Amino acid sequence: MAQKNTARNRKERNSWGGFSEGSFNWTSEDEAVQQARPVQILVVNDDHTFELDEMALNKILLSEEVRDREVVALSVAGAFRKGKSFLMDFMLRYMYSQDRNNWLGHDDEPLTGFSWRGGSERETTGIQIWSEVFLVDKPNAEKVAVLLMDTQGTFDSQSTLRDSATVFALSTMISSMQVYNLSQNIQEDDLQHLQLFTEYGRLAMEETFQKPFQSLIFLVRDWSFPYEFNYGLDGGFKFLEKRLKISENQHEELQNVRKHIYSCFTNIACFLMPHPGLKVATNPNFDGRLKEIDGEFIKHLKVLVSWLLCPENLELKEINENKITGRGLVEYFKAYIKIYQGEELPHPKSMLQATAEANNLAAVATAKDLYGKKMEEVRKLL
Ligand SMILES: Nc1nc2c(ncn2[C@@H]2O[C@H](COP(=O)(O)OP(=O)(O)OP(=O)(O)O)[C@@H](O)[C@H]2O)c(=O)[nH]1
Ligand SMILES: [Mg+2]
Repeated sequence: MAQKNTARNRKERNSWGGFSEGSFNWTSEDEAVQQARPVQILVVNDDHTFELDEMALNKILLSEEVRDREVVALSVAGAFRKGKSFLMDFMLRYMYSQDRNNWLGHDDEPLTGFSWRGGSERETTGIQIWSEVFLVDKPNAEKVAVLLMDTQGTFDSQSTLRDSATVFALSTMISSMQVYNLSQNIQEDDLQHLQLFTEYGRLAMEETFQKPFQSLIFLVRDWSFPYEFNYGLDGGFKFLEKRLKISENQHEELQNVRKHIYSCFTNIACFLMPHPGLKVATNPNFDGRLKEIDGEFIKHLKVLVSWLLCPENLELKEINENKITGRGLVEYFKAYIKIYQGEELPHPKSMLQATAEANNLAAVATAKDLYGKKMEEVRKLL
């Protein structure tokens, strides 16, 4: 069976307190990844109900450094077994590195962080976030808090369609940047699934007239037609333009899917990634070392991750044109999960109500906190 590559695995091999170096030369970046870990904040139970681990979420988003900061939430979602967690772990390397031009790591370094592995059975379940929220200086702005989210793949054999739709919808609602991870092409059914998963957004929109979601990045893995559209962003842009084109002689069904997608997201982009090579795809002992990954893939991985995560491109989470803080995001998580805990499909009203309630709760929490701080100052003066 293919081995798991998790932060926890590596941690258990070393000690919890200090990391034994063994034969591997740990750098400070490695250690940072070892100490932090993926935290399961959304659990999908066997009976297909959902639970939010509020304690875990609070610990991360209500920490002193994060609760009052504006947040960027990046999530990767899409079908199961398509390299989502693997990609997230390279994002972690970028975030931990001090050197924006040389962050990929050593040739011989196993890839750890969010748990990823080979094999045909699903790995990630629910929604997991990285325990460390990264503080980044955006140009001409205060430090922002960057949250990385990994999600359960859609359409695995243990999940119902509703489970998949809920995880995808929740991650889209919570994130400011949603990477839609696809394999080989953008097929019509990929667009239809996206339409289904974002349907709740469309419902909500009928009353608000605002686009409910922010950036959507179609990421096509194992792109095999660079002679038609180049790897990367430019090729992706041209390819996407072609795929999402709406024309009058198209069937209404095709037009509607495209109109829906445009109406749900404020920004839409596409990136075409080359195949990483057979070792990555088929060797059960592959543990993520760069030296076993195709050079062409690495070249574009560098471009993709630095494009997504460079400070200028980080997109702050906004709801109804308000920038959201760590504290606010907790309230939205709580409000949104409530909608999906019921038996029925959510109604647009309940979405709006939940958003408004979360808005108010976040404002109350901020006011309480400020009151506490000011009273403490007064107490010190007395
Ligand atoms: N063909 C191909 N395989 C990849 C790519 N990236 C990673 N893999 C391999 O895909 C397998 C699954 O990787 P994961 O990151 O665990 O995939 P996932 O999408 O997170 O899977 P779930 O958590 O089950 O949804 C591993 O064997 C990786 O080595 C890629 O770009 N193309
Ligand atoms: Mg995964």
